[in-house]
Amino acid sequence: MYWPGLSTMKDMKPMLPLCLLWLLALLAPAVAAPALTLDRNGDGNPDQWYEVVDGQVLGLSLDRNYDGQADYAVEYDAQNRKSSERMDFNYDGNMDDFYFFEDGQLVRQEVDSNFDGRVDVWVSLEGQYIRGYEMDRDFDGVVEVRKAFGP
Ligand SMILES: [Ca+2]
Ligand SMILES: [Ca+2]
Ligand SMILES: [Ca+2]
Ligand SMILES: [Ca+2]
Repeated sequence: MYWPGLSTMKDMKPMLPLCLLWLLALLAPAVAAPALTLDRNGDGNPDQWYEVVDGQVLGLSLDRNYDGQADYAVEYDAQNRKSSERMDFNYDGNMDDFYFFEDGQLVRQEVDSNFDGRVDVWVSLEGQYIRGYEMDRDFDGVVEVRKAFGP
C-alpha cells in the first residue's frame, strides 16, 4: 500500500531529530495493518472491514444485516487463498459456522447448530468429499455420533 508520508520520511537525511524517529516508530503498526472500513448502505455505520497489509487483503468482515455486528469473516493466506471462513447464521452476534482451508482446499467444517456458542458438529472434508463427521446431538459437550467414510 502506498503511504505518501513514508516516502517523505525516507528521503530525509539521517540527521533526523530523535522525536521524529519516535513518531515513525509509533506510526509503524498503523501502517502495517490499516483498518479499512466501508459503509455500504450509507447509514453512517461501517459494515465492511478489510485487513490490508502491503496492498494485500488478509481478511474481510461483513455486517450483512446492518445491525452493527460482523456476521461473516474470511481470512486469506500468503498465496491469497482462503484459510478460514466464519458465519453468524442466526445473526445473534456469535459466529456459529466455521470453515477451515488448507492450501486453499476445504478440510474442516464446524457448526454450532443450536446456537449455544459451542460447536456440536465437526465435519472433516477433502474438497467436495466428506471424509467423516462427529456430532454432539444432545449438546452436552460429549460426541455421540461418529462416522467415517472409507478412502
Ligand atoms: Ca452501514
Ligand atoms: Ca450483523
Ligand atoms: Ca450466531
Ligand atoms: Ca451448540
